[in-house]
Amino acid sequence: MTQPKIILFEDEDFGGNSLVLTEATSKLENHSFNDIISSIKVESGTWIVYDDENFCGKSYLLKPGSYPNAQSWGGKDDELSSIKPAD
Ligand SMILES: [Ca+2]
Ligand SMILES: [Ca+2]
Repeated sequence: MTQPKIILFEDEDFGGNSLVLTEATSKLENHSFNDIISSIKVESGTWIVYDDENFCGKSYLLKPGSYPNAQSWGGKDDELSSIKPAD
């Protein structure tokens, strides 16, 4: 089984600082990535991203692919606070 992998970006269109994650992260703040994410690449696995910490608030299911801005996953800019693999 392929390890889930997601890349988070500070700016739209995959710009600015980036963070690679392969496991559930209940507080993106611990990586200095709270409320700044503007684009995402899902390399493998299906992920659920959340507007609030500890997997709370509005959530969005992301399949492998590129999400150049928050509208592309149906969320708000600079809002995500936790994420985890869907499995
Ligand atoms: Ca941002
Ligand atoms: Ca948030």
